[in-house]
Amino acid sequence: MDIAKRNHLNPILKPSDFKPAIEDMEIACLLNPGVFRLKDRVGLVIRVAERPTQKIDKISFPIYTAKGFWVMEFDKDDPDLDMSDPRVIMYKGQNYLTTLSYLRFAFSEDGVHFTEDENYPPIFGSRELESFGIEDCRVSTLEDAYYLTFTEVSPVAVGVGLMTTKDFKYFDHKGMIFPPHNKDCALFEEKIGDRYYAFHRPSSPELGGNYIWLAESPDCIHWGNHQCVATTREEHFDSARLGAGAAPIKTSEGWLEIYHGATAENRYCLGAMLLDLENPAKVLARTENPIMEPIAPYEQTGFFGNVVFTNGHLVDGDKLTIYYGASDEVICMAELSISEILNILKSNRQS
Ligand code: MAN
Repeated sequence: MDIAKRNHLNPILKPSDFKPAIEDMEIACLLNPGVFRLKDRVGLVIRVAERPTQKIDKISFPIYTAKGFWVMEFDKDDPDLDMSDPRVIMYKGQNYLTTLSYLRFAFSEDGVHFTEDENYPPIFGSRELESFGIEDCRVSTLEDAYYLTFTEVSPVAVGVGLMTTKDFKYFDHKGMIFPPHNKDCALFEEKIGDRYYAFHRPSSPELGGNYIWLAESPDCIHWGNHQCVATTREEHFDSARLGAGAAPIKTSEGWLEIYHGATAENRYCLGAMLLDLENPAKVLARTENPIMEPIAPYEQTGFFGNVVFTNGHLVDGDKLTIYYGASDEVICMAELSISEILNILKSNRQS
């Protein structure tokens, strides 16, 4: 059952609200923002995806090199070209991305109307492991700093990068903390005992699958004691893959995690899980059905339709405001009640 109350201003941000940051490019998509509070404002760290203005008979896409941006181009009628997925170009055994993603900041006083602030410039991929871009940034607010985890994409890998900041102006880059193939990393916002905890999503193509794992660390950089906490479920909304959303929410019942699940047809919905407060490897409950599905027109049609995907939210008492990417093209927001989610989870408790 879909229990998300969409904001009547949805989509709150769309590609035409921003100017491309890269010369001669257009913004194709805004996606999946991380969310944080900075002083009195709400901040979004938005994944922006750009590409060259497309010519009719060619497909062109940007990559980073040591010398700056470089545009690659293929003839659309080239028999070696596979463009069946709007996100990916497959050519002679090599995968490329149709767009290049980077991170851009927007701020708001009321949590609904967001604008850019020139004091907070975009962050582009800057390392060889980021030559196809950086994506889906989650922000966890810990005692000493904001911790930003994001996907680093390059021809050799998809892995999880970490940077920390206190002011969103100076960033301390910590490098790749979860090696390939891995994404969807959400750091817990407090330690349990003396350990940091994180959800992450390794992919195992032959044995296993695209499942949510939990790991612990003494310093937030070196991770161990990996445990698989949630696998795909046949004939469910999360039958093909699933991954954590934003940092789990601490409730009296346990850690509440909103996650995304997708089917083989790439329909992305949101579900919820409840995990033991002291031992978050123990899943207490998981929703049988999605709590949010792509049902609004802007969630069904766009760059990549039938997608609701969240990795950022605000908690205010019982009110959970999620910011989410719809159809991989626009940014939207919706409100949910934490107690309502916990009630649904009560009827889905695992013995
Ligand atoms: C992947 C990621 C997300 C994206 C979904 C749907 O999980 O690239 O950023 O929203 O696919 O395309």
